[in-house]
Amino acid sequence: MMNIETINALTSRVLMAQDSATTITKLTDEFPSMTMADSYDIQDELCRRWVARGDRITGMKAGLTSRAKMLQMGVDEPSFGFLTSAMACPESGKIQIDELVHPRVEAEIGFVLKREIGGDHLSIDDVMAATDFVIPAVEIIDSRYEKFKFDLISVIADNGSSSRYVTGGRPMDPRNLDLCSIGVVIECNGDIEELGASAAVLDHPANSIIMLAAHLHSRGARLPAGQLILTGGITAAVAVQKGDVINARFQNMGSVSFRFV
Ligand code: 0L1
Ligand code: MG
Repeated sequence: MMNIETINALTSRVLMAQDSATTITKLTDEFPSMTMADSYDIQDELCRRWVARGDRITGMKAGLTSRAKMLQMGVDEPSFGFLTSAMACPESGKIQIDELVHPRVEAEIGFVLKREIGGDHLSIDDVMAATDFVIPAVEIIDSRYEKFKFDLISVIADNGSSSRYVTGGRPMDPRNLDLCSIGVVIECNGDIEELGASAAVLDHPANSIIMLAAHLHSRGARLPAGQLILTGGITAAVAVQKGDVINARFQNMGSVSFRFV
């Protein structure tokens, strides 16, 4: 287990890379015995620093929850991270690409809970009963590691590559949808780049929330009501460039679009 001085120093290193859109080498290159718990301690310290400078924690994300994403990134278990007010971008808006290193976009189902849930034995029914609404979302991920190459421990310390997110479409009551089989199409400049169905996320996106709640339980925390929870990319992530217009279409839920400038 890392001591508090090392956690603080590595938090500063990651935060600097995030803020300045620069890359750093994988933390595990220098600290090969670093653990997943150390990385989540770095995330907690990142949260303290964001809040201290005036950002709000707006939600959480589960990442690497589909086979396509696990294959793309060469890992075999999910990661979790935080979302903040500084990452939220408006639908139909512009995202400044020079604030990012090598961004990629992914289409995800977002959940907002009407009551807090927690524990390591939740069922899909428990999650659905506690859900206020689901909403189409696009997460913009941007690893601060060189060439987007990392291991799970390093990427968790970089808050699961979170950088921006956009919600759009129609907030829906999950009981009015078959959440296992929402078709999703990601278009870039009008061309289809990726397509898939929401079952790609652990068979049902509520399973991401069950895993996230179990992760939080192991750290003595619960999922709060009213925040956005991103359940993970349904397809592989799509690399983007300046000028690209993204439109993610979600079956029966509307679409999310925005532009990189
Ligand atoms: O949201 C995600 O699936 C990203 C998790 C971290 C791995 C990556 O940067 O692709
Ligand atoms: Mg994601």
